[in-house]
Amino acid sequence: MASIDKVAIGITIAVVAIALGLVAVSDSAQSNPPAASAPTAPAPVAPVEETSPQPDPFAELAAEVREEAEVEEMEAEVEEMEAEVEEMEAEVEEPSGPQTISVDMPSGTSVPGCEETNECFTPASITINVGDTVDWTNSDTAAHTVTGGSPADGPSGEFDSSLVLSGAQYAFTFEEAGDYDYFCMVHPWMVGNVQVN
Ligand SMILES: [Cu+2]
Repeated sequence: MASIDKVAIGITIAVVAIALGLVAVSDSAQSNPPAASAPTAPAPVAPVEETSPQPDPFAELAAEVREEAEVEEMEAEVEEMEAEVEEMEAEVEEPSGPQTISVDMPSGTSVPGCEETNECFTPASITINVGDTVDWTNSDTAAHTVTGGSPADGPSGEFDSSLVLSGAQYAFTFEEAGDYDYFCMVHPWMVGNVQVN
């Protein structure tokens, strides 16, 4: 029994001694840092040429050209779209219903002369569509008529304003296609024509 205790004590002492020794070694290792971490003087670095992004002037130019081409393409597309929109607007504005066309009886037509330039009715010849209305305005000081027919053949009976006084108007809606001559019964040199499609 006593001998076992002695052995145990011996082992314990040995273990403690080894442990202390380890601690001592570890301490010394910490207090003496490894040479690797010792501060070293910076090694002289050879000046390195700045090779970083030195832009290729041609690449830049090419990119610019490409960009310009893209912008031009987009502008062309925009123009095309604008033209399409205009076309659509024109279609929308296209007379969908009957129109009214104005014809003037200019001042001075009560004396001959206007027939020389075919301006007794202005415009003297018009082309309209079935259902359209022609609105004649007397801008002269004298009274005139708008009478279907011709001075040679007389009134056709298709339309007749009777006397249109100065400043007054006469309107007629053409419901049938045809070629309508007309004249002024007071001043037979005054002639006009309405083509109805
Ligand atoms: Cu007249």
